Amino acid sequence: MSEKNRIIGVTGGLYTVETPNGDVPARSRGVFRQKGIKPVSGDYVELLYEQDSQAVITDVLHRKNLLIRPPLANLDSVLLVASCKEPSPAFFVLDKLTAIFESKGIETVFVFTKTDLSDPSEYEKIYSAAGYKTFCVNNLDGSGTDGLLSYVSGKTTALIGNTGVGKSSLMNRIFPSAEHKTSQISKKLGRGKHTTREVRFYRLNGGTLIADTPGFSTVEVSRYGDIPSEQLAGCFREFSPYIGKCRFKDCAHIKEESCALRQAVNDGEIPHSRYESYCRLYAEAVERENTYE
Ligand SMILES: Nc1nc2c(ncn2[C@@H]2O[C@H](COP(=O)(O)OP(=O)(O)OP(=O)(O)O)[C@@H](O)[C@H]2O)c(=O)[nH]1
Ligand SMILES: [Mg+2]
Ligand SMILES: [Zn+2]
Repeated sequence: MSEKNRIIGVTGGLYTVETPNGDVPARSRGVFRQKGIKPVSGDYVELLYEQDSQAVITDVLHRKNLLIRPPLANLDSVLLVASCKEPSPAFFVLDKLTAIFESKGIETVFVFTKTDLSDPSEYEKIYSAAGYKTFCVNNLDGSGTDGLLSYVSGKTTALIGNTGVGKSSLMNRIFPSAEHKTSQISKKLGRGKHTTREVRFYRLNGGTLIADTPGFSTVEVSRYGDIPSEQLAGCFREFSPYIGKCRFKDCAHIKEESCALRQAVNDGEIPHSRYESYCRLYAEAVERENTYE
């Protein structure tokens, strides 16, 4: 088994698989469905060629990570996109997704768009202090995009974020050469002119793959994945200097006395928005765990 065939897109159950001999259309084996396996874009797969030049996916190789929504496998990094205004950043959504990517070992990079409409410094400060690389861009003139291209170079990356934040605009801005088939398809179907419907990788030089993905509304984010309560604090990077310094060894950092993390929040060392997201995710996790026990 080798990582030579990779799914780069899927439309209506038909996969496009990149192979050493070019792109091959492929269908997935029915038996996968019984086993609960669904090949997704980014998967490395084994193929069986049939007479009519179509191929069948016979196996999905081990995944280093998997996102259920958007369905993508083997990502090196996510460009988490949020606009400074119209819509304003939804902190809970950003913090939840960041924690999920953290738990899956996917590097998050923040991209704040629409800097022409509002000052990004407040948001930039929170996430760069937390230890994330951040970019602040204006997609109308391309300012702030320096460095993005070299960052994604050679990696498998996805643009993820709420609807209307400017993911496709950013894609067009930094990769004007990428063939944007999805927008042509959606125009033909008479759907919304801009809204992205499909998850698909675009190929750039040097093995670079980048996926534009459909945006989601803030309420939908509940379906993006769950982190067990005891792992949650470890998914907030800037909490790490305080973990293990609380009075109680099993401190959940919610109501406990002499909690080093809460002290850091009170001292202004950890932003309130990040801590509030942690508390909300913790409460959700505990409720879920109590329900399933
Ligand atoms: N002023 C301003 N408008 C922007 C900027 N980036 C994108 N827009 C506008 O925001 C709207 C949404 O942009 P899209 O790129 O379609 O957003 P998207 O994230 O791909 O949205 P979905 O595909 O629905 O998830 C469009 O009208 C863009 O022209 C920016 O930097 N500044
Ligand atoms: Mg889009
Ligand atoms: Zn604590």
